[in-house]
Amino acid sequence: MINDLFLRACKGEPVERTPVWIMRQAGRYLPEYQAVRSKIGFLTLCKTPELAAQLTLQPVDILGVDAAIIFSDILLVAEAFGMNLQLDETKGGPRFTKPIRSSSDIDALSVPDPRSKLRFVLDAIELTKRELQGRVPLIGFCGSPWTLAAYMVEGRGAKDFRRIKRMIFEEPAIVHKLLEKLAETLVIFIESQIAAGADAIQIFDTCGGLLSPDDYREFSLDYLWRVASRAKRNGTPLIVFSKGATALLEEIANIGVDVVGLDWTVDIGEARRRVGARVALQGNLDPTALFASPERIRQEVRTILRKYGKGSGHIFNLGHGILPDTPVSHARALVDAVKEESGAFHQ
Ligand code: 1CP
Repeated sequence: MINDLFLRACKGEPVERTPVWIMRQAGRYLPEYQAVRSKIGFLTLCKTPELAAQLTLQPVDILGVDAAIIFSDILLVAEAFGMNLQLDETKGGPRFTKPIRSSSDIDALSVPDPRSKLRFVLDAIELTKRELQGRVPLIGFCGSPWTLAAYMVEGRGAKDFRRIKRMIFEEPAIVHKLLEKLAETLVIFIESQIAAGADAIQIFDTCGGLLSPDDYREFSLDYLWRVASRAKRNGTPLIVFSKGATALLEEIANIGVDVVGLDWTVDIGEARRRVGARVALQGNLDPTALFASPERIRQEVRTILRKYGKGSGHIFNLGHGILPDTPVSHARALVDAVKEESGAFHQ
């Protein structure tokens, strides 16, 4: 690996500067992505390894980030369970035409073998690894059991995901049944992404923050722990990003992951004091800050670097995905600022 800063930081090993990548770095804010996407549907892009590899490499070339993340989507796992996934071109987001609404809907799901049903993701990883030629590490990913379940029950993105929230109060056993099926599949999916060449894995628990602390422990954290403890990783770093769940940061840091992703609502210095050296931290600039001037972006970068303080164990990132209208020059300003300002914290 030519640039392994990201992997070393995941392990808390010394680095010359802080590595940086951006959640959703391959996507709609890039004109180069839009050019491909204007001709080809999103799901086709995900399922065509040559195209997925090409899109994965775009932000590496354009922004100079220290890690690539495979071009895919968390919802493809639900599709592999037999759900009908469609991208609503008018409203933008992906949705399921027949969401899960009952116990029998869950029984009807066919537990997939990701090695066949999600073969295109694994092929895309293999191809991307070859094309990267060790320039930077490649991150594989999946959604958390809870976040996938929330989308499968709601059918689409939502503000409050109240259908699955009602279900955890009315019929908790059904939700557990679904979460167990998902966790089992995700273990194999993670293992097969690593076998295909992924250098690290991130679990996106985007919906973690919907839950009260006790419900979070029962419906999200326990399944994250199961996946983290069961997936055989042979030292491949595991990152968990549970958005809106920093109230339980110490508990997240205890489930056996290497890195905990932070959203922008927490002071990263305080987060570091809370978890100590148990895990590395990833984050946590507010994605909206990328609409500020490049000078202001640099100040914000300095502030986060100073708050984290000296030493390894920090991977710079946004606190959630980059927003669609973000100017590319501002994303590049972020990456440049991290590269130029962070050396001082690693002497
Ligand atoms: O119309 C288009 O061009 C599709 C836009 C798009 C893209 C580029 C979607 C639809 N997904 C993606 C790629 C994607 N999704 C990646 C690629 C790698 C990267 O560059 O980071 C990743 C990691 C995801 C993960 C993902 N998909 C999450 C978890 C992370 C997060 O941002 O919260 C979630 C919740 C999804 C679902 C999804 N897929 C797409 C959209 C618009 C959404 C959100 C739907 C919603 O909540 O309304």
